[in-house]
Amino acid sequence: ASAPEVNYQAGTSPLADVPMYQSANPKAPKMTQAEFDRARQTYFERCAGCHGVLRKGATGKPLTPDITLAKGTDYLKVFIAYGSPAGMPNWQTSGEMTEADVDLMARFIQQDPPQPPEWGMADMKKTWKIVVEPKDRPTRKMNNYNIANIFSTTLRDTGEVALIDGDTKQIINIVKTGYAVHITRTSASGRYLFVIGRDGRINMIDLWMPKPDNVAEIRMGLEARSVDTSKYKGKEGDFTDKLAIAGAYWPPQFVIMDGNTLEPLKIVSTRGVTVDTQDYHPEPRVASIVASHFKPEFIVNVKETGKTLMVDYSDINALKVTELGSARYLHDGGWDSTKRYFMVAANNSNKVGVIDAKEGKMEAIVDVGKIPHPGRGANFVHPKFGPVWSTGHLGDDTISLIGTDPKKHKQYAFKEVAKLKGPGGGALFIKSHPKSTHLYSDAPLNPDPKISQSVVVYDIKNLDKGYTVLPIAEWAGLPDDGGAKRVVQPEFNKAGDEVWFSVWSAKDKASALVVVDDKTLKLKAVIKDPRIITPTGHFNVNNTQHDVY
Ligand code: DHE
Repeated sequence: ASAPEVNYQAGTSPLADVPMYQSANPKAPKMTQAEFDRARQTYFERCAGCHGVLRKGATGKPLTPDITLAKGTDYLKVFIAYGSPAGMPNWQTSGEMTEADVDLMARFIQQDPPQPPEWGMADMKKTWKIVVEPKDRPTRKMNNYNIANIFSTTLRDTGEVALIDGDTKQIINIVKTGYAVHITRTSASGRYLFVIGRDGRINMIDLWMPKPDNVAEIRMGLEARSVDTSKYKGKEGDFTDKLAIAGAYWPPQFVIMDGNTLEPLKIVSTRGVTVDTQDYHPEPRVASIVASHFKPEFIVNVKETGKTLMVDYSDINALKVTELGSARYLHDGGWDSTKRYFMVAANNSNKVGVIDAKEGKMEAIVDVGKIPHPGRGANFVHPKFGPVWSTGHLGDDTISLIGTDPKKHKQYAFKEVAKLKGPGGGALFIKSHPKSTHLYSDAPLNPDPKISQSVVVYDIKNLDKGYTVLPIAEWAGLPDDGGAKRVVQPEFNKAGDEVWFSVWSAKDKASALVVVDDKTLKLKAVIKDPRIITPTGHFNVNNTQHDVY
């Protein structure tokens, strides 16, 4: 089996189905059109995540024809079939590709990379739809839901999100969205939800409607992962619910939109030069985006160039972008408890960048474990080190704690102050809550089902005691249908006394949500419904709106 971090990146890309121009390289081995088409499909499904769309390399090596032609078909076939200790999966010996597939891919990567189309303003406008005009929307909340405690749960493979009432655990609505929604964020007021599919489709959901549903949508790119909204209110203006922003993997760009209608206003390309070697990179993908509370700014993290862009949105016709050099392969991250420092994982550099949103500078770059993957991370007060932010890792079994209080705990600030030991690698998300004394960590990509189907909990007051295992998938009481039942993403309710988990199986297998009582660590509820298909991320409205984690 391949390492967890490889499986994580070898997911399908919507670009597999996009028409593209393919030139034949006269020096490369011959291929028929049918072979090109099949190879291209496989490349975007299995390879592009690591090697990039244009094969310039990211976490995987570059595979441009100048390199691959020199290696030749036989050499490439061995590499693809057997993999490498550096992380290349063994596609043939693992049974995931046949010998014919491997031969096809070895010939394909010697051709010029096909270039997917751009996606500019005209394309966006064509897909932009206001479902309910702002003037026709409710002027007050038209339902009895406690909207601050609604959860938005991604139903990955059906292209939907489930809106679930956190108080009653009943499904409020299943909303049609883009494919495999990656994240949900709220407007500053908490009234609207913004979700973005892997295919770049954004849906804006109005929680004031009698039955909350879509009010606007747009496709902002061909492949994407991140969306957020303007949060600043202060002397430079009130931007509550004014603007939205989304970042694309392809084309490499971000777009600023009207926060009430999703009308696209400004597109900014992220193509440019890398932070370290200062070489041009043609496809720097946009990873995490957050909105600053200190300034009218979006913080946009660009993966391949390793740059954090501080985008001042106070006048988008005179857009000011401050470029901070962090480290390559920026991915996910979250705020420290004061929301002044944004902690962003540079995953394949094994570092966490600390961005001071108040001063607009890189505060520190902290060495952590192998392939940090925080989600948004977890904040808590450590008995010795004071306020810390924490991240788990895909590539090792540790949790890194980073001090975040330069005022009262200066000697620990922005250093890795401790490592907790977890059950194994393959961790994706970690979570705590100001009202909780627990720290939860999942490990959905661990190859051992015992680990991937449970979570571990640490007692913050007694971290030396080690962890307690909660068998979440077992508690779900699902049929023994061979489903993977990966337990993914702890998320607290508004009160901070319950933790929700997804039990994620394939589309044709049973899945569920499990709710745990945070005080007793006992099972509180299981949410099962035939409509809960492939649940992955879930986002509590209050905690997402106020960045509580
Ligand atoms: Fe994610 C966050 C990208 C695989 C579920 N994921 C993010 C973010 C990025 C990202 C850039 C940060 C967004 C932000 O905060 O603005 N994710 C990618 C990938 O490129 C990758 C490795 C491969 C891919 O093909 O997508 C990938 N992610 C996954 C999964 O396999 C997961 C488990 C299920 C899925 O949908 O495919 C998954 N990613 C999530 C979730 C978050 C996320 C639930 C939000 C975490 C949070 O707490 O904010």
